[in-house]
Amino acid sequence: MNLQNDLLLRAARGERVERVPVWTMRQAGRILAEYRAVREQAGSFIKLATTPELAAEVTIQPVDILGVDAAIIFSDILVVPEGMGLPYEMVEQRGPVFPRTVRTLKDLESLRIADPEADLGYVLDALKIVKKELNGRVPLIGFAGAPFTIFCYMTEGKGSKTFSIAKKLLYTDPEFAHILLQKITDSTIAYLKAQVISGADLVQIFDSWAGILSPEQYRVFSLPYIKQICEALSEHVPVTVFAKGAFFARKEIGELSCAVVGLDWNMDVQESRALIPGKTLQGNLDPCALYGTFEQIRNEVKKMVDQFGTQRYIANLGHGVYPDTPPDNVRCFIDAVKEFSQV
Ligand code: 1CP
Repeated sequence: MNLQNDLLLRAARGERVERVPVWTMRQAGRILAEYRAVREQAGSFIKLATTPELAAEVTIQPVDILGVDAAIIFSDILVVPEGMGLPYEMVEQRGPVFPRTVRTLKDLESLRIADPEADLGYVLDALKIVKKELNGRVPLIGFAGAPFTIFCYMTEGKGSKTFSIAKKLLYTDPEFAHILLQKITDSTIAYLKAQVISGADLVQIFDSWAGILSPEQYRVFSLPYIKQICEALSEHVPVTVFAKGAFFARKEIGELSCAVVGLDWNMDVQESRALIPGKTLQGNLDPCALYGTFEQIRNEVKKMVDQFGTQRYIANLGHGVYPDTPPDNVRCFIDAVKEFSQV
């Protein structure tokens, strides 16, 4: 199907655009009253995420309400462990928890490589519905967590500031770590390929916990697995790698077969352009900038667009939009990008 607005895909491929495409990480959910209404109707996050019609509805909301140039499928990175046989629970006000974790070889053996159709069919069904309902208005982004970030949750069992249980395993049992990382990678490749078949026009890999690793550990425990995913997917769709906090690995990430590299707000734009030549960059406004006045937000956007330029650039925040951000401020951010980036 021909897209009416393909700015995101053209920017990702490095083709000429007449203005910069814009969307925000974590745009589906969190900030919109309309999202909270559907979530209430569903009863729980997991029910919402596993009911394709409802997941599709909240995926499209930000396109209608905020005017973003892409939809991102409403799901979570933790559906992959679930698909591998490690279910999670979503605890109100606290976040995800895994009642069982993976710490031993025996735990490892009980995990399967996720079968996308059998184990994650509800996400694929949601993608198909979104694709149909969007009717070519904007591209649809699929996503998954990077293997290292998923490893963190599967071994630690919950969120953490340090992920010290997960990181301990890298020191005490690297062999175990690599077996688990490879199982996650195999599951993720199959899952992302199925997302593409179901309608995803681009896929993003979230390495949300990249920044807790040393540069050397990042090269051993994260990059090689992201590399496999990029190589398996990039012949089908553009791939975006967003490794939060991995300023030290920008050059190596830029050498992967991804089309787009996501930046957080700690990463200097000019320095990043120099380290990652010839690739499209995405980011990188501090989500807290959206707590400012409209005037402040517009000034920050102007500075950001001036620094990145209008080509090979996808405007976004440097991480997910925070839940207490007023939707009007997010709209101000989006409108400002559209206004200041006309070629
Ligand atoms: O917000 C959206 O755009 C909807 C889709 C989406 C995405 C892209 C959700 C729904 N989760 C994610 C990705 C995700 N999930 C990441 C990577 C992006 C990032 O770094 O923000 C991570 C690390 C998670 C794990 C996760 N899921 C957390 C963080 C836990 C921690 O403290 O370490 C939390 C709180 C969740 C729950 C969750 N996921 C999504 C929603 C809407 C929620 C809130 C649950 C609810 O509504 O009760």
